[in-house]
Amino acid sequence: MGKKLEFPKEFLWGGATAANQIEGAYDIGGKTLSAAEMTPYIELMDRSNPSETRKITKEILLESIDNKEGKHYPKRYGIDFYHRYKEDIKLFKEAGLKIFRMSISWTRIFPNGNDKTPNKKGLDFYKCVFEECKKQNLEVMVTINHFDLPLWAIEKNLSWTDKEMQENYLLYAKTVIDEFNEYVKYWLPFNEINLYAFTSKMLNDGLDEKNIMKTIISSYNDLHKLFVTQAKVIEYSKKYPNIKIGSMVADSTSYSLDCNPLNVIENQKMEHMKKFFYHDVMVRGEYPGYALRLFNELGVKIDKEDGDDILLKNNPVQFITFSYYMSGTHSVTSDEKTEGNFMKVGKNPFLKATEWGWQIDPIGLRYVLNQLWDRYQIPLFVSENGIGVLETLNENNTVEDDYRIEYLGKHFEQISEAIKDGVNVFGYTMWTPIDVVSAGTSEMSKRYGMIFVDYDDYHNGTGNRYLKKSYKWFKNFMETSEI
Ligand code: BGP
Repeated sequence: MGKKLEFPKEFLWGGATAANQIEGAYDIGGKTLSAAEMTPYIELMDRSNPSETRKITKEILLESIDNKEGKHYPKRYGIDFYHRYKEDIKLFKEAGLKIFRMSISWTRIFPNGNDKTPNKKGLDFYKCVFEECKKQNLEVMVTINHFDLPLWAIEKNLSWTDKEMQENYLLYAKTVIDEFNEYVKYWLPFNEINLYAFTSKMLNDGLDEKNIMKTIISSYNDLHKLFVTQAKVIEYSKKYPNIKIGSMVADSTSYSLDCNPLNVIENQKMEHMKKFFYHDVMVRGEYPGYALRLFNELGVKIDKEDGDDILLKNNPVQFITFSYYMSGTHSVTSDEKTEGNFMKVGKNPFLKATEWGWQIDPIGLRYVLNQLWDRYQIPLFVSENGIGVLETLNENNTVEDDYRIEYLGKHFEQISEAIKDGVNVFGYTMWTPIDVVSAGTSEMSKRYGMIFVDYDDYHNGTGNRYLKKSYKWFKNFMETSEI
């Protein structure tokens, strides 16, 4: 018998996905390409060091519009959820999931990004998906935009400081809220807003920490507009009292490498600017002092319009969500780095890492849940957490993924510890219940699912679904609370 964990009965266990990583059907039902679907798969020389071998530039993206044959674009095909959603939703339900986090594809609803009216076929598709979830009694959480900007924004070099961008996004966001508020209770306007400003600008120049600080600095004005745009979505959503709008931040839990006060203060500075800054603005509705100091020192001037401050203050998010995969360290005395979720982080000698160099740290999840609850006192939700591994089906058509069982079980245990600490965390969606195309490397080989999907990096395969060992383990956990 395994260890029994304590969770509230109503705790929302679930799975998370994103349209551009699962749907495929990029040119069906009136849809056009999004930026994500233009990102080619490039074979990695060294998986644990992808940013050295794979640099996606705006030029590569634009080239891909004309180059449909020569290169491969896995996000155009996803896992064909577009045609297989009924089968997938049924499998999620049978595993015991209570909530399904998915995103809507902007270019399925507004194919050109800036159309005046929505594409009916696109709306119909999501209606069918939500109907299916309803039938299976699955709660839904929707990310309105998960890294898939319309091609129009890239071609016109738009950023969030452009009114055209803000207004077309708002039209899209309001349209889907109007259409689907009866089906969807939880909404996240932007996925990982702290990565958003620079991913949306396509400033993908290696994305290591040095560049990230530089890029983030040049993007603070973009971010400001993202915050304001999100606040406008929240304001609009008040006409539907049954729905709730939350934030989504890529967590960057980090520790000081040691107790050298210089390293401790460095870690605090990084935690401020890489994590708390975003929550502070979205929850407290104002810019924190440490950010104003940094802006001042760097000569960054936020271009605020009249009314921006009031909008932010009056429209805080109603709950916080975050993705949590790993933790890192900060120090001014050491340079040792490992790969991370979109950025390199400091190595921690006490932690093991995945094949992609992401340091596994379940206790860090309890730590961040406590940090966020202590600071904000609004409900929390873990919207992504999981482990990517190279896997193949064995002769019994399954995968004996004991490492995933261990990874998930240890993270679940730390959530239950946080709940005992008094933290209000009301749900968890694993990344992901089913294998999907990777966001960062556009490959199929990096598998996160409890369900194996028979496609390779070049979209060869049947697309058939097979249950891994973790699927049965999770189902049992739902029934017994035992890990
Ligand atoms: C998060 C993204 C997801 C997801 C995950 C894993 O940052 O929100 O879309 O893919 O990271 O990253 P990857 O797919 O690169 O392994």
